[in-house]
Amino acid sequence: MARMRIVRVTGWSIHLPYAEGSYRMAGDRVTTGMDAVVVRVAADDGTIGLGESGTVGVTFDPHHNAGQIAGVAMLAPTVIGCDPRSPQSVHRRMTAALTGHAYVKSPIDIAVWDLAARAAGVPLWKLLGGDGPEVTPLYRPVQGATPEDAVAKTHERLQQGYQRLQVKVGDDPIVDAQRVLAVRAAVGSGVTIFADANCGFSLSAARRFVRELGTDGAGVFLEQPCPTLTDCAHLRDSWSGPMVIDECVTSLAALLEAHQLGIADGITIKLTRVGGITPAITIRDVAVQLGIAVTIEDASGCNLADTTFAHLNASTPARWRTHTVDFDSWVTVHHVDGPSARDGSFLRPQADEPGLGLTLREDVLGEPFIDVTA
Ligand code: 0XW
Ligand code: MG
Repeated sequence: MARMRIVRVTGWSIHLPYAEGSYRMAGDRVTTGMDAVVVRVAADDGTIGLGESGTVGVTFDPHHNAGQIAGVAMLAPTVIGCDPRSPQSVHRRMTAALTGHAYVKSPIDIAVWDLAARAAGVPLWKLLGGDGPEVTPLYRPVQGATPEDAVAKTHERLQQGYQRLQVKVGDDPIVDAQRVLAVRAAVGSGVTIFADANCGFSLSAARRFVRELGTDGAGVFLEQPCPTLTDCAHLRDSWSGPMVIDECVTSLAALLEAHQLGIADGITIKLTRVGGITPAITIRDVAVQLGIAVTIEDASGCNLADTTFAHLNASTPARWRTHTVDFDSWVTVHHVDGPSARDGSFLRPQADEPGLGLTLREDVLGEPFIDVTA
């Protein structure tokens, strides 16, 4: 088999303003856009791969856009000469060059997987072991200070075609519960609701929140109520409903701990947080073996990120596939050409196009911050 090697790595950083102006998480963490890093990896035969991953401000995960730029610039020369058809080997090379800093490895790792799939002539979902170009339901966050605001936003979300809602909580437990109950009353029992605190509740506030929801818990999935696995586990004495861990899923070890504590009914794997597709599929595959429902998404991006989620979720067995996001609808800047991953209320990967099947719009991306060649 002919040798193939990476001969060029190019990276761009781009700010993606929100179409709705702002995005708010518990604790008054307000952002007006997301920052994405886009990487293109080229092989000596001209095959390319693309990856996008980024940050949503500096108060969500412990990530910083400038740190991701510096890390990608540092790692880019280290992957020159690697065979891109073995993404795990390229990831090991990055880990040998830089301990930790998982989030800076993510866009390079995603680009290498895209390249490997293009080199194999198959869509990424197939390379990752999927049964077909299967769809993943979309959810969209619902914010609003009052129950009335939240209900108005809920109607807008349903109008926009979303059938699953992530109501933001994590501030005042009583008002938060009133908002969730108002949304539940507005949509009836047929719409899936996640109540996402984004780590915002102390243990005592989380206990008050779930008590206010009533005995049936308003039929919601509780997402990352408290900042630590220990506090989420203590909440089990007052919440027997489904719990989903997001921010704490930083590694396979964290998944195993959450499983052991009995709080991982579901997990959310964010590609930037864990370091890209290579670690994400290890965590995902173990979760599936343990019978844990999985969401694969990220903190930031546009259609390139969405398409990556579409392929990864499609390669997750349908029984354990939860839902995901379509960031391209959230933002006003779009830096790839190719079909939208969104298909109504779902994300759907392309059936036959090799890799992710997208091309970059360099006119939108502007000047790269790194461009290294062999
Ligand atoms: C809804 N999200 C995917 C957007 C932000 O990146 C955070 C995340 C969440 O689950 O809160
Ligand atoms: Mg979340």
